[in-house]
Amino acid sequence: MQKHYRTCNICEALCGIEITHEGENIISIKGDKKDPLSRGHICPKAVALQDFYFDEDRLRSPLKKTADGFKEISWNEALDFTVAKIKEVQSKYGDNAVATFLGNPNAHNVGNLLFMRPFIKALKTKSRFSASTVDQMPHHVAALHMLGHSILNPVPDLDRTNFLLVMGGNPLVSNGSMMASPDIGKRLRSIQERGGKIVVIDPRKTETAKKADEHLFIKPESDAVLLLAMIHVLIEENKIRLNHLKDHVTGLEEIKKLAKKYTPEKAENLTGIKAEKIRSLTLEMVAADKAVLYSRMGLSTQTFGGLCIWLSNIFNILNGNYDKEGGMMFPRPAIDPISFSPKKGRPKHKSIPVSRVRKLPKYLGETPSASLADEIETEGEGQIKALVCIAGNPVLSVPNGKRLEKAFEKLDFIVCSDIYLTETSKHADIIFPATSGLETSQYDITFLNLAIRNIAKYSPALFPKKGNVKHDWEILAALTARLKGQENSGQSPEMLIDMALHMGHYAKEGLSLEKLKAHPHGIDLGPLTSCLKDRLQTDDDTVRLAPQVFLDDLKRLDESIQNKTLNDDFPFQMIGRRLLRQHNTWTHNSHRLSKGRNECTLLINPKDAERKDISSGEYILVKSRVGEINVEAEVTDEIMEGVLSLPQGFGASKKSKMKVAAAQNSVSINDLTDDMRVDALTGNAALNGVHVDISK
Ligand SMILES: Nc1nc2c(c(=O)[nH]1)N[C@H]1C(S)=C(S)[C@@H](COP(=O)(O)OP(=O)(O)OC[C@H]3O[C@@H](n4cnc5c(=O)[nH]c(N)nc54)[C@H](O)[C@@H]3O)O[C@H]1N2
Ligand SMILES: Nc1nc2c(c(=O)[nH]1)N[C@H]1C(S)=C(S)[C@@H](COP(=O)(O)OP(=O)(O)OC[C@H]3O[C@@H](n4cnc5c(=O)[nH]c(N)nc54)[C@H](O)[C@@H]3O)O[C@H]1N2
Ligand code: SF4
Ligand SMILES: [Mo]
Repeated sequence: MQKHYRTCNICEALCGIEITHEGENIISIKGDKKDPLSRGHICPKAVALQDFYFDEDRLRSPLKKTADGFKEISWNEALDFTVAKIKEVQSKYGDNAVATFLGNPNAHNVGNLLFMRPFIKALKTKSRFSASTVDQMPHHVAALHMLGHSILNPVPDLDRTNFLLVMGGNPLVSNGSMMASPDIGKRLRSIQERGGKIVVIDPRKTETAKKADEHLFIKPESDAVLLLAMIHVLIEENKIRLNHLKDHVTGLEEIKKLAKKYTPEKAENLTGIKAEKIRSLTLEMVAADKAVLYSRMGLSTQTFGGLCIWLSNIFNILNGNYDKEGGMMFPRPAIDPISFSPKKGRPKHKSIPVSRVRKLPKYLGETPSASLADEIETEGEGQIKALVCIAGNPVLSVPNGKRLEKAFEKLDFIVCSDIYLTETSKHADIIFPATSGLETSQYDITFLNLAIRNIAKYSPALFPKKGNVKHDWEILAALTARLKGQENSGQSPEMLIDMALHMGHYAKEGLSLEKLKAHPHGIDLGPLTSCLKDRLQTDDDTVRLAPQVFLDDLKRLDESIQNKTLNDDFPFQMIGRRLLRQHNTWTHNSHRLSKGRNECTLLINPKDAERKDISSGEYILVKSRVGEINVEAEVTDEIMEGVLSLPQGFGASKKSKMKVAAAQNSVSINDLTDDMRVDALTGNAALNGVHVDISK
């Protein structure tokens, strides 16, 4: 019997796990008590890692679409054919006619991260799409304009704060996002045990809200107004504290001026939160000294995502809780993604480039995924004619997925790298079967830059590749070499990890791959420290509170406040939710995770249900501008009146090779979400607050 230690790479929490096995026979998967970040915690998904390794529905050979369905082919044939098709499309229509879509698992896979950049460079396309624009782009936009670098994002110092305000996040289920904070349940309890307080602001009484000291319902998409009112209170009550950042902040006068008109009284009607409450909550956070506002998905995937994240930062800065113990802090990771790009002087763009069809902003070089269908359907120079989709399932993950699926028919060529035949990959001409989880080695470059404690950890692969599959990085390297007409570079992720560690913040202390291999539980590099002055990337070394892009966007907010009229056709607003035992669109095939009652239900407030004569268990029709679905109703006072909640990630049909235990009840939320609803400032999809109606 042997023990293997690694980091679970399914979600952002980075839990350390201990796998006891005899060869390929897994005896147990448990939390690794010696992991310095997760301290023994895991969730049910880690145990399912074995299901994904052994799953008979996994793709095990390269596939080519033929008139008689998919046919197994050799790797050389699949790679050669793909590169020939890409070159054919590019020579006919130009380099940008080939688009890429990168899905969420790329961020959790070190090989993909390290080998993606040379691949995209060799592909020479500016048509780049990813899950970022249906997720966290507003965080990057705020970081770029305020701090000078898109990926310089702060995280809440959970282990030392005395007041946590959560807006639009449900970390007890999601295990935290844009903050690697495993063992979140215990961490939240500790805040309460040391006399601190947790408040959740959410249109649904979430699992996190139930454990909090206080929950406030908020009308969807009204958070920007609430945040402005809270900033208004800080200013009105003369409570601004900049502390050590005093000489490193510009734009305060503009903020003082603009916040004047957003009184708590004005916010009351718009948000559904009493003016008095807005004042007392703000002052409680002032009094708490170590207090932090944490904003996530519910705020970044709505019509005012950019404003929400900007204002959240401003609140933390003005309340003296930025780059300070117990507030928002900046990790100092051993491999620092910021050091890979040139220092200082950003943002250098005078204006942000915009997309071809809808003129949406292209931050980080990415065209918003809500506009992928437009870019395929709209003729003219730069029209997309081929798609390279790596670890992504946009048919189920981008708004109006049905329209995108239809648009695929117009493409000359689609290639996917995936572990399953999915609602997206089933449309591909070529599918590369990739490795995942236990077959891969791991050093988490993305999320150790967002961890609430500085640590470093490397995990080797546990098992050999199963079947005729390749690592994504091998596929990317092979494609890159073919595109360039060169020999394969021969580099491995391990070589690159070691190089990056030698260039990193802890190289002087001797941190190397060899050292990490000798410490299989990971190495603790200590709690977060005040380091913003060193990490700041603006050319004048200041935090910019009032970048013009945000000031301009306030006009859009004001207009929406003035024009708030009832939408008679679609009187409800729909929001999404995550489930503890599922991860986005791809974990449903694990019986362990999918057994039990149907969780793909639409939550409805009892008053709305009565009005519509709907009861729990009934299947009802939900309609939006773009589509309709039938779904089981669940009547509960845990959802605000006028709001409905449907889980994201479902919708795989039996036609895909996945058996999908939950398939018969499975509907895709993105058959209802509207691709025309985006945050105009950042281009991020507005997945929450979608206008819908329901009927029996
Ligand atoms: N309405 C609504 N829509 C949403 C959301 C929401 O809350 N509401 N959430 C959004 C968010 S936050 C995200 S991140 C996106 C996610 O959107 P996507 O990234 O498109 O979807 P995922 O389900 O994460 O997985 C993508 C694919 O990767 C495959 N895969 C898994 N592991 C690997 C691997 O190691 N290699 C390869 N090659 N493939 C692999 C899976 O089988 C799956 O098909 O969805 C977004 N869409
Ligand atoms: N179990 C599980 N864990 C996951 C995932 C998963 O699919 N399953 N996905 C992973 C991924 S890719 C991500 S990005 C993270 C996301 O992690 P979180 O950001 O925690 O995501 P959600 O659980 O979707 O929480 C969003 C919350 O916003 C609320 N909300 C919706 N609209 C509004 C609004 O207008 N205002 C306010 N204030 N709140 C609103 C919703 O009710 C919901 O509670 O989770 C990750 N972890
Ligand atoms: S919380 Fe995330 S990282 Fe931890 S075990 Fe679950 S899926 Fe894996
Ligand atoms: Mo995400």
